[in-house]
Amino acid sequence: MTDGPLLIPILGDQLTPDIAALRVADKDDSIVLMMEVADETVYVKHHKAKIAFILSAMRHHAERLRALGWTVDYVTLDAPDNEGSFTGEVARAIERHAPRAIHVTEAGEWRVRSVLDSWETRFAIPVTIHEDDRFLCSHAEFDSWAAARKQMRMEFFYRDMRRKTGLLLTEAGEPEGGQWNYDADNRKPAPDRDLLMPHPIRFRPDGVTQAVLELVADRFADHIGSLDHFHFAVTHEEALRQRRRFLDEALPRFGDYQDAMLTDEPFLWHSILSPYINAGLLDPLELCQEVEARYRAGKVPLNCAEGFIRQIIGWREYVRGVYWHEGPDYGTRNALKAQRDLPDFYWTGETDMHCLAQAIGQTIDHGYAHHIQRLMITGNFALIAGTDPHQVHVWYLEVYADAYEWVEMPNTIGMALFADGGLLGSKPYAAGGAYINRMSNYCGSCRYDVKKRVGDDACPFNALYWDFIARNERTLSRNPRMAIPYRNWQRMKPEDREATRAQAAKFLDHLA
Ligand code: FAD
Ligand code: DLZ
Ligand code: SF4
Repeated sequence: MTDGPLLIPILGDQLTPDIAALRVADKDDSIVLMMEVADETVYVKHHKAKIAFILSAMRHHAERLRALGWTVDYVTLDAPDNEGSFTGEVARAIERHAPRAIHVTEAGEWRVRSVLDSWETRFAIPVTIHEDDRFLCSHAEFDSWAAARKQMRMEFFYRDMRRKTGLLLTEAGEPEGGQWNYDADNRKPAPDRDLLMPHPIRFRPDGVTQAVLELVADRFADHIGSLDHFHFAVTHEEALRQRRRFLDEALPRFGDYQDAMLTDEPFLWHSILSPYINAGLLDPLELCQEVEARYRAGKVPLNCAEGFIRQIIGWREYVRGVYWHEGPDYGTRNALKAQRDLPDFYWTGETDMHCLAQAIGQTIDHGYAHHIQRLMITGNFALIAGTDPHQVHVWYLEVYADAYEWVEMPNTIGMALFADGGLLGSKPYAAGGAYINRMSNYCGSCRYDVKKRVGDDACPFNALYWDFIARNERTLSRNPRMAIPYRNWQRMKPEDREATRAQAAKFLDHLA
């Protein structure tokens, strides 16, 4: 063993100054290594704005660490000898610094975990992989929670996380307001015009971000997405400003309009904080505690505070638990044996279906769509059209600025596509046009008629929905939560069923 420094690699989603690997280290005896590497930018073809956000946030984080007294060795993507991989760059750093050991925080994806696991043998120096304790629930805790029950339902996991954090509990340990979950209050359609509708801050790119935008435009021209609307915060301070904007202006109505969708309004009352939370620029628990404080101060209704906190300590922690619990093959599941290719319009937004054109168009422009657009527009269409889950997973991983496998994969494979056969959700989130019409104003501007099931101008979601029900009868009809759709399908006149399936087949042929 040499008496060199510790080498501490920090990955692109570890932009937290007190991340586990840094907490064990001494600033005077450590080299922090940050690496922009080709492998990470092209293992899927990420949206241009996603790459720009991560690289700019990494460069700013390096400055933050330096200001805190760390020595940071930063390798840019266009550095002449860049090896293009984490392992290649760690090898070069070992030559430069002759470290006595490596300390690193665990990776957020199976793919990168196996890379980190290979280092000790490969480099013949001690490698310590620290647990990422920025999450509330450790892998061991999730595994023992899952082992103790037949079904891993989010709602029960969430209640345990409420008890663990004490968030929104009374002094007696009961849920605030008497209920754990106020989701039933959170399904209001939004008013078409609301002059008080909040908008996220559009951060002006500084010199560092400008340089990254030029690099990305040049090097990733064939990746999806536009850089023209680049608006992301790239520092902790900027992320805090967006956090404040959300808390002050959007949170008080977040719950009410959580599921709503409006033409040309990509953001509504959502927080637009997921890229910052997932990259490490914001602390999720601190954010939830601030949301609770606003509720207790009477500034925010309970349904909004609870709805928001549930997304973070419930869904976010739960999907991470499922990802690691289920193992690397979770992404290959295809319980409904769906084989269709993802339609080309997912890459262009060019379709007459206005809801899809809107959700995909804003994704191309901003690298953002809110949850109901991801679940009930692009996800629902992919589900009812019978699209290959792996292709859909890759699309979601590429196009959203907040996408890392641990969070994207269970949401896509489990929640949106039911490809895990009901591990994550008790029934498929399949819906026809009526749901979209209820929750949005999209249908009013569409060339299709949302009320029709057959005919040239019939809304494609309607026939596809029933076709999905019919196609998957053997797998789904015994699910008690699917009893009503199957009863309604059976009640339909045989000639109507036939016409509906013929309409779906014609549409799908045309799509292919
Ligand atoms: P808000 O609506 O303001 O919600 C607040 C926060 O709650 C989010 O910032 C996020 O941290 C968390 N959250 C909400 N829902 C979920 C959820 N289902 N799973 C995990 N966290 C959640 N989220 C990602 O962060 N990365 C992804 O790659 C991702 N892929 C998705 C794919 C599909 C098919 C679906 C249906 C959902 C996906 N989500 C993903 C969850 C959710 O859509 C986004 O977290 C949310 O839209 C981010 O926007 P926001 O910050 O404005 O969220
Ligand atoms: C997503 C991403 C991209 C596009 N580029 C980099 C990079 O150049 N360097 C880096 O350290 N991280 C990057 N990331 C984020 C990583 O993919 C992420 O940290 C791993 O998936 C670990 O889970
Ligand atoms: Fe979408 Fe159908 Fe409504 Fe058009 S009519 S916006 S395709 S749901």
